[in-house]
Amino acid sequence: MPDTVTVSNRHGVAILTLHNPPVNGFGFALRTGLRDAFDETRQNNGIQALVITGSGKMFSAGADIREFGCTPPPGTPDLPELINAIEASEKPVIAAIHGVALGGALEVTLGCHLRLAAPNTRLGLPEVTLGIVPGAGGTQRLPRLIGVEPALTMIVSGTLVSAVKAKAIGVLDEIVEGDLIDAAVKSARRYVDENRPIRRTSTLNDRLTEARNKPEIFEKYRKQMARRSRGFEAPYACVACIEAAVEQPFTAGLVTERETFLRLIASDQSKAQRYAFFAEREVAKIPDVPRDTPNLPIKAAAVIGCGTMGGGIAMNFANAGIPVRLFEVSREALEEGLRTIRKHYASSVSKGRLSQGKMEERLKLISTTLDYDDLSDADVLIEAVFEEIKLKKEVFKNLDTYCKPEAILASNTSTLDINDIANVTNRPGQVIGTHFFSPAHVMKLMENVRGMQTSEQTVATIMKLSKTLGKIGALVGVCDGFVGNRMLYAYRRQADFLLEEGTLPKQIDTVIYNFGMPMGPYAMGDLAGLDVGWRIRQAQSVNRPTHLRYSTIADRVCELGRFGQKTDAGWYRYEPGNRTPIPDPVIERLIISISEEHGIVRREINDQEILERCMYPLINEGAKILEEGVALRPSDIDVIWVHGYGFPRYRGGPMFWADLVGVRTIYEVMSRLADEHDEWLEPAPLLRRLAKEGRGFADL
Ligand code: ZOZ
Ligand code: ZOZ
Ligand code: NAD
Repeated sequence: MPDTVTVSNRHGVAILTLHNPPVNGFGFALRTGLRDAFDETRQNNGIQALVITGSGKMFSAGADIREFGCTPPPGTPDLPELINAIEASEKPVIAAIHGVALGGALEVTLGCHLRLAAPNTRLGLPEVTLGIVPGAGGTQRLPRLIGVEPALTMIVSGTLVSAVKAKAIGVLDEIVEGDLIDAAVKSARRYVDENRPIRRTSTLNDRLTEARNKPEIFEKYRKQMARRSRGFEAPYACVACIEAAVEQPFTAGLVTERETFLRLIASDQSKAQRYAFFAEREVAKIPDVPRDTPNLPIKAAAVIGCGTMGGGIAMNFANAGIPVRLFEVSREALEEGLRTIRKHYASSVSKGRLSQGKMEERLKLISTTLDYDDLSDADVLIEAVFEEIKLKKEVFKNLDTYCKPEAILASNTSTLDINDIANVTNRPGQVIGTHFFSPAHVMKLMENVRGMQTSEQTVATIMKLSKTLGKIGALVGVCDGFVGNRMLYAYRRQADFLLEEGTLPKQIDTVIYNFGMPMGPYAMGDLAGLDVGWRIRQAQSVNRPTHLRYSTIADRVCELGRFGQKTDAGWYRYEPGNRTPIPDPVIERLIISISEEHGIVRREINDQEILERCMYPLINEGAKILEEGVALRPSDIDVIWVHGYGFPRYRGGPMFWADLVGVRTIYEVMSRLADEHDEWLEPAPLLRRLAKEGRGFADL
């Protein structure tokens, strides 16, 4: 077994250093290494105290997530028993933390008797984001150390706290400005030399008494978290474990925590969330564009068109500290765009998510122009004008003329061919799609679209830019609608037919919301703007095959001048300044009249049919996309849906969910739907093959 823990001796203090690159994950080897080193030093009479520290960039990222759910399960020691042994030690054990201490690693430090950290350290229990509870005593020790409410906040949110915050709430005993190990050794010596009593976290009960026999504290917290935790099991399980810490003795609380951990680790939700964790890292890996591919530094940006998307895109640059210039066709359009940007920032300030000072700083980074000449200093330009190929080509010709030769020209197009756009420039290698999602300053995804000629350097630069902007970049190929919108189209198409056959937008939206999406297709259409899709359909109408069913409902809504939230009316109506969709009898009458025009006898449609007819065609389209190589992997599609459209993370994404439902089931339903409805629903060859072979998307 490699040497996962090295031991050195300074003045009778043993320094146990964890070595398990890249993140010192507490897998079997590291646990065994720590147990052996700990036993050896504990029994060594020349050692009076221990310091545990990490090598490399961090103390440790916690348990090795890849070991979860392994069969056979990795052997002992498990983390809880190791931590119990550390805490029980008669020799003081000091944690010297740098980088991060997360999950099981923070739990190890909670078992230590003193915690020192370097100034830039971050600490957290992110288990909840993996669909589990901290399983190595975290839910029992943290509330004893810092009190119930701060522990609820840290454990249920899973967010990391800075060293300063951690010191303020009592997780850390000291922040060390100088040499961390020196300071830890000195503290250890003081502990021993002054014969201080050992402080074991599990024995601290003072902070719990204030919450004892007060179930209302937990009830109130459950209510507060309801919106953000909708559909997730783990946050509620975290609350229950902390409640157990208050109501049960420590050892009984540990048993409750362990049972909860074991139940959740086997759940589909946790499997989905662990899968999502790795999918988010996998998506950054592009086989033919290695990590060390040189990329262009982005010091200044420009955004062309400051409508719904352009304004949000510009905010992303300002938020990342990159100056950005907005280009528009008129002074009025610029002013309107800036007004919206200010409104978004002001809303964050009013919610306490941003300070007034930061807002001013960010606004200062945004400048405006009506003149192409002013775009010559931008390293990257993102076009976000109307979705019309003729207009986009004209804009790109201008950009090619006025921008500096090395600048990257990107398009935020939702559906159009990046190759067509690239071909009007003299720098097709520097043209790429950067497809942001609405609201562009909120949604985490950038679907980066690689054209036939897009260079590796351009791809590398834009993937890095995605990270700089705090986004997740997913690289896809060119096709109509790329990955996200092509699948969205398949889903929306069926939803419109369901309207013709007997449902209303509210029923469909409710089914999809209850499935876990943040909004159903109609509320989402209103958010994005219905005119975008309308422009696309108008352009496509010449080539539309006449033998295929086509619903005119969406066009008819647009013909009424109803473009969604931006016009206070779309599929729903909106009170000015309020984003709550209100069902509108105008739309209901329109839908019913369209059914009549087509001679369709409206029928009751149940929720299961709605779910299947919306979601299965979406997955079917995903299968076609995979087969065509437009997406690199099924997990990239899942990342796109989780971060672009808010697909519930606890279902992993549509392709992961498809495996849970069973590819065979989806295949059979699609085959039936294709018979009942139209050839659009014909199962994709890949779906058929996987179903026949009894395999899933994860096997690809
Ligand atoms: O990687 C970032 C991070 O946040 N990691 C995850 C931290 C986390 O969630 N920790 C909690 C784990 S669960 C836990 O700890 C519960 C527990 O003990 C319960 C035990 C109970 C047992 C009961 C038994 C009955 C981090 C911030 C650390 C670093 O970010 P970077 O951006 O620098 O690097 P990444 O994210 O690209 O990561 C580098 C490579 O490391 C892999 N990795 C990261 N954390 C891991 C991990 N692999 C396994 N386990 C982890 N905890 C990551 O996938 C990536 O790998 P490659 O192959 O893509 O390079
Ligand atoms: O409800 C949340 C959500 O995620 N909804 C789904 C959004 C979605 O699906 N986006 C994708 C749209 S499709 C797309 O973008 C691709 C495309 O190319 C479309 C073109 C058509 C092509 C057709 C081809 C077939 C959402 C995040 C919106 C709101 O979350 P919450 O419910 O948790 O609400 P809040 O109130 O806490 O909001 C969080 C932050 O979001 C801001 N916000 C909400 N609605 C907004 C908005 N900002 C601008 N416009 C809106 N309509 C809100 O202000 C808050 O921001 P901060 O800064 O205060 O935190
Ligand atoms: P929008 O109508 O809200 O804004 C378009 C803006 O472009 C307008 O302000 C208009 O004045 C400006 N404009 C038009 N011609 C211009 C020109 N020649 N030079 C500079 N500015 C010009 O549209 P939007 O919803 O922001 O969509 C913009 C692009 O983003 C489209 O390609 C769309 O497909 C894409 N997109 C939209 C969404 C969405 O949800 N709305 C999501 C992703 C991508």
